[in-house]
Amino acid sequence: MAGLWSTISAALPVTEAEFILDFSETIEPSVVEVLTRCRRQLYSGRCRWMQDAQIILDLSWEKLNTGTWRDVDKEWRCVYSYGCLFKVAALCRDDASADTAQKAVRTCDMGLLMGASIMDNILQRIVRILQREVVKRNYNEGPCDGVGVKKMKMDSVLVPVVLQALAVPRVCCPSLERFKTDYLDSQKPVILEQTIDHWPAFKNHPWSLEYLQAVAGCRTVPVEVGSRYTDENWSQALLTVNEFIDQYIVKNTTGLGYLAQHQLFDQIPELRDDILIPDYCCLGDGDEDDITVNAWFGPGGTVSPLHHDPQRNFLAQVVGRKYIRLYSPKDTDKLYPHQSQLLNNTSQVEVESPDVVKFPEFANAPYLECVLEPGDVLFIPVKHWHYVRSLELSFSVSFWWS
Ligand SMILES: O=C(O)CCC(=O)C(=O)O
Repeated sequence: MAGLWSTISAALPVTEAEFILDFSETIEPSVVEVLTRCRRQLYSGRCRWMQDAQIILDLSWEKLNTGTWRDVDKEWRCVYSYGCLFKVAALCRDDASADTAQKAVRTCDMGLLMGASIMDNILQRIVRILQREVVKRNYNEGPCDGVGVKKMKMDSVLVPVVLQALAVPRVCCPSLERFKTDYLDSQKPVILEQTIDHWPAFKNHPWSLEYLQAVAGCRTVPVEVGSRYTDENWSQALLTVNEFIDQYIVKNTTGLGYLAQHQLFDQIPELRDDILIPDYCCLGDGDEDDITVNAWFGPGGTVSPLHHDPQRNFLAQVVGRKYIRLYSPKDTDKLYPHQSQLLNNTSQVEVESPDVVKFPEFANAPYLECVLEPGDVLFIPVKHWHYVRSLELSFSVSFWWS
């Protein structure tokens, strides 16, 4: 572990003077004092800073969890990241166990998820060093978490028959001009075929459970737990990718879990490098940086209830198939959106088993449907309602653009 500590400390500024802590009066002087003490201890080699790191983490955690996320001051998110950095340093300074390396990875991930980027994204650089160490150790000590992908439990699923008259049209690699006139400008959904076959996610390292475990197995990610986000028992949990695969995909005994989030590709750049922004996004007004890239990874049976989003969407299917229904915004009055402000982009109707007494108009709403296959990209125009059910183990990537 001495080797590990020297690699980690090489990522830190060389001297204490170069380790800048610069905060406005938003951060109380007593907190800045604890941060400064941690920094001094880090460079003087005295290893008592774990306690101070925990104080920083506890104080900033409280700020992060008070009020709405939007209103949390970015400086408090930076303080949280510094707390994570000091904790990682305290953990790795002289403890040689694999368990400690895994704890340090989790601490970095918490900083990446909840904190803000500090010191040229130092937590991202350190987590890569730690991840290599964890992978090396697991290789020497045998696979971690007991994840045996080959023992996967396969459930049979209901694959709907898509009537030709209701099928979303399919086109193979249309030109930018044709896509613009026929679909983008007229706000018509379409499936683009053969436009992502060149992605590394298909060619260089085809995405599979084994590949995900290799690049991200020990990383902590937020997971949605429960059948659908409109259910009362729906919640979120923080799990490693290995734990998620083991509990929700391989054993599949704990109900449904869905790794549905926009931070996955920032957290795991190896996965981000396997996908490319669709060329058609250049027809939008925004910059490439404004495109939100979401990951949707889960077992067969995950459901995203009928809802709409404020941006256009390219939903690209990489692994497995998904059944999708689309409704036009013109028919919103037949879709019974929830009344609450928070959920008014979501329909109350269970699309594949609607309550016809409670929601009589739903049956009169025209729709299009499809089974999205690996390699397909579905264009969902802005505000179009979409319902999604995975038919088997599935990994999709969506691009929200304007
Ligand atoms: O794939 C899913 O489950 C949902 C996708 C979705 O709602 C989206 O990309 O906006």
